[in-house]
Amino acid sequence: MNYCNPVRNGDGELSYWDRAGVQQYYGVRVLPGARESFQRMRINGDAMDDLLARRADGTFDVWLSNGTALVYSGAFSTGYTDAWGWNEGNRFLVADITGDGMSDLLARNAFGGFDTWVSNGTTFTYAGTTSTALTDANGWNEGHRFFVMDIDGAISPTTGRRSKELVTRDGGGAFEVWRSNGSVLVFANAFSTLLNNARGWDEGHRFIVMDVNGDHRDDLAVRRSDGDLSFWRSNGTSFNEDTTRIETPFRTGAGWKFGHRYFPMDLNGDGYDDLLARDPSGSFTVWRSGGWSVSSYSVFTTPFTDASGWNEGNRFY
Ligand SMILES: [Ca+2]
Ligand SMILES: [Ca+2]
Ligand SMILES: [Ca+2]
Ligand SMILES: [Ca+2]
Repeated sequence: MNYCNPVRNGDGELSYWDRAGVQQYYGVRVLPGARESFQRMRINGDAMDDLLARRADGTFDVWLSNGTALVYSGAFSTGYTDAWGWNEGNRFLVADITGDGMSDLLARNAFGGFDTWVSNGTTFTYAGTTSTALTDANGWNEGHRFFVMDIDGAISPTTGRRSKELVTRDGGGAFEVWRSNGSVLVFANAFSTLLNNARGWDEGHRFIVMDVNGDHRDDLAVRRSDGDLSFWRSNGTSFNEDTTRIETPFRTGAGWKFGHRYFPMDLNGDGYDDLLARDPSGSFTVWRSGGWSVSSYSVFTTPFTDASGWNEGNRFY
């Protein structure tokens, strides 16, 4: 690739020039570990999901569902413009910070500040900023860094609802839990794991958030490159790895690293999240949870084959 790199340093790392050359040749590069940015939102707290759309100039348009269509319902201005780098990377998260059933918006700037924008049902209002060390310079704009999940499963005494926390993973495998105080995020606790970047945990499908044992605390299903799954179970404040590993065909070399493959959902409604896995031929295998682990239970076929384009893009909801 050095034909496009005017400064050859020979250290084996791709330089900016290399990347620009690759991008020019093959199209836009895929950010390591980047997920689809679409996150579902309930702006006005009814049971119908709504849509928030950011324009390049930082204006957000609110589109509320009336049950049959999305209806434009107003706009609000922010400084989150494309020109200032808000169009790519780990910038926006959706979480109900206030715990009132209406989704709020978190915006992480390059310097680690999380702005909270609270939904009042029709528009969003800036509510404050939480300073963190989760900066772009420290690598937080790419990879598997942020998980909005209910780690404690606690019911709020004020709202009577369960709300999600922000769980973060740094390159060294240390996790932090950030909890809402009702208006902004506040650091709660930290714990370390071996799920670090050096061992490849920042890339491809690695983590699946699902409540495997039905205690309302979201657990992490962790996929190893050899296809083994292990559950890192939430105890309310941190994750403990189950010693049992589950053998699956989900090997990195067999096409299970990228694409629309994993669908955590409670298929049989027993409160334990199951894992549905879609293979390239469109077959779904149901890995049913028995509370402690998942095991292959049944298979059904669909027309959703990779060959027909079902492995990329905005396909499944
Ligand atoms: Ca809210
Ligand atoms: Ca919670
Ligand atoms: Ca759980
Ligand atoms: Ca189930």
